[in-house]
Amino acid sequence: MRLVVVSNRLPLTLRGSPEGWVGEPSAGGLVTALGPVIERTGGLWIGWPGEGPERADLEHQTTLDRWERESGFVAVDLSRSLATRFYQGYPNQTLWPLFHQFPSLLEFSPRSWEAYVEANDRFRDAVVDRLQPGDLVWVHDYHLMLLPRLLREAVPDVAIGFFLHIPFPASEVFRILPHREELLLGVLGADYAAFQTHRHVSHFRSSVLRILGLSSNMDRLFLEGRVVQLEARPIGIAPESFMGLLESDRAVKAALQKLRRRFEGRRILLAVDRLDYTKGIPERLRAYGRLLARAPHLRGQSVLVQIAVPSRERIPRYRELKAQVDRLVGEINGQFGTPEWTPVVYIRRSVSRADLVALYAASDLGWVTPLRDGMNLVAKEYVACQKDAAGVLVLSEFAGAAAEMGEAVIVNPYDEERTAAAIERALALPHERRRERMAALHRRVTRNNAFAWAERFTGDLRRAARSRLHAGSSEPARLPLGEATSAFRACRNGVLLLAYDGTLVPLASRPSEASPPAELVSLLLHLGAEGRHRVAIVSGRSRVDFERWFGDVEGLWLAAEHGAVLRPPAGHEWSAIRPSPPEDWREHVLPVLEHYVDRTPGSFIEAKEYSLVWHYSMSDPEFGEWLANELV
Ligand code: ADQ
Repeated sequence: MRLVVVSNRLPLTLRGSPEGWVGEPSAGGLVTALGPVIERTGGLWIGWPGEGPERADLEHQTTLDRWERESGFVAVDLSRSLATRFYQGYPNQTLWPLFHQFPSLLEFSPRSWEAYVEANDRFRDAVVDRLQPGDLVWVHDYHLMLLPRLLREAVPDVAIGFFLHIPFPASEVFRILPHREELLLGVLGADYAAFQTHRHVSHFRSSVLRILGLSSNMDRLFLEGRVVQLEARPIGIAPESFMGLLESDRAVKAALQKLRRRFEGRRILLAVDRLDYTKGIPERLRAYGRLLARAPHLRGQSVLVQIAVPSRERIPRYRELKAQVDRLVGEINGQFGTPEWTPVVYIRRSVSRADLVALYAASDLGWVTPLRDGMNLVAKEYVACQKDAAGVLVLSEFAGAAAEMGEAVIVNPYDEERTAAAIERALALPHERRRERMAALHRRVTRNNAFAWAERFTGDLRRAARSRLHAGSSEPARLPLGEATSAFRACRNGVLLLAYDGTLVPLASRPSEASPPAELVSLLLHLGAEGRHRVAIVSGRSRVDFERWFGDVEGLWLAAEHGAVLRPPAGHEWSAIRPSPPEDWREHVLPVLEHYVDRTPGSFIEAKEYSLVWHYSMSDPEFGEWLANELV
């Protein structure tokens, strides 16, 4: 089966230069993890190739054609204006802050939503154009949350998987989002949707329940007669592409030697991030200031190397962050620095893979403390480069990686004083303890690597799609309207059994609110008077409700309380299907139900002749369902 990866960016970005159009590796975690997988398995990668030329440009087009032919990289055609409105709009100014639990940074405009929809449509077109029977389509991340549904509508049988790289927020946060329903339904177009951690899966399920009213099991839900499988599949890195360099690359060896010489006798604390407000860079700098204040022995004996690649620079919040970090670095260096010692070495650009590997290997402590992160690959890269070494990984409890990397020193980055204390203790740990912890982490990172991750994902997706094809629909198929009406017209002596709630009237939260509209009553009157068919309404409703609504309608059978009492058309006399049961059960059951009403705000009891009903559809859905199970 061929794998078709779809992500916002292609692994290469095409840039104009004096020498013409050149492809440069794209930055970011996704490419680091998936690049080697596609290289190994073949297949297509569909995405945006970077900003194109202002006017039609033959060389640009020829390069893209060659990419598709030779590497399977397929460029999605977004106009310059759409690309800008899309990328800087809804994904990065609305979804990114909200999913990382920064609702106050959320910006929304209807225009940016339109661009989001339009871009997702363009991605759909590019995929549909290239699809072959049997392809597995793997859609990535928050830029393309509408795409699974768009593809399902265009090609109903195709196998579609979706992976969210960033966190899925708590439902109370998610529900803030304009167009929240469309996003959830978009993702649920997939056969298989996976997230970085179990917590993200459970947040997703809870949003689906609260916003779409769909309940789910731990690992699946049913929608429109299909199953959607849900899973936590933490992403890994390709460790060899780091360890391999460390073992044999000349440039890495030279860089390592230089670093050791330059920082001799000092503990190196390393931080590597995109310059993003979710990564906790100011909090880290302030915590380092506190560390130097509380541990004078570390002054002159430690250095924080902070590497930050600028990103999304056209968004004002990112420019503000850059200025804030510049200022904080200046403050700490000004306060603690000496002519021989600079406490913070700040590098604000991308560094080469060789330099990065050397830094990872040379550092005594990897300081990975995002305020919120889907996974965080830097944590794993640091560990990969610490084979047989004794560095300490300090990890934020708000990074997805914390769910897997229990041997790290886990901190709350918002608590700067305690973070500083934890780092002081970590640096003082005996060498053997640090080595043991690092060895355990190293085993984990090399085992759950990018290949294992991709293999599990595609295996799960294949199974999910196969079970959809074989199981068929679990819901009865909809009656084709034309066929049903002509069969009804042709029928002489039929029986029409009609349900009430959810069939003749829409479902309502309170039973008393679902009274029939006048048109419905006159339609039933008409059917009854015609006398061609027997017409019955069969429902859990009480005979009191039926009397009130349909008491005067001639020619109808009424079956109330699920058939416990029945009124034939002639005579309007109700009769019970059985002699009435002993009544003593009521006094035992009612107090039990009342106890549940007291415990469940929004729930209430409906008392009928033959039954008592506890209604909880207006209460908190998860809590209501849990208590309903308990009650049963
Ligand atoms: P990102 O937010 O981009 O990824 P991360 O997982 O840390 O975050 O990946 C960053 C990548 O960029 C790493 O591979 C790192 O080596 C590289 N990098 C960072 N700074 C660099 C520098 N100065 N020079 C060179 N390279 C640098 C998103 C989610 C994450 C999730 C990934 C993958 O936000 O939570 O882990 O996708 O799913």
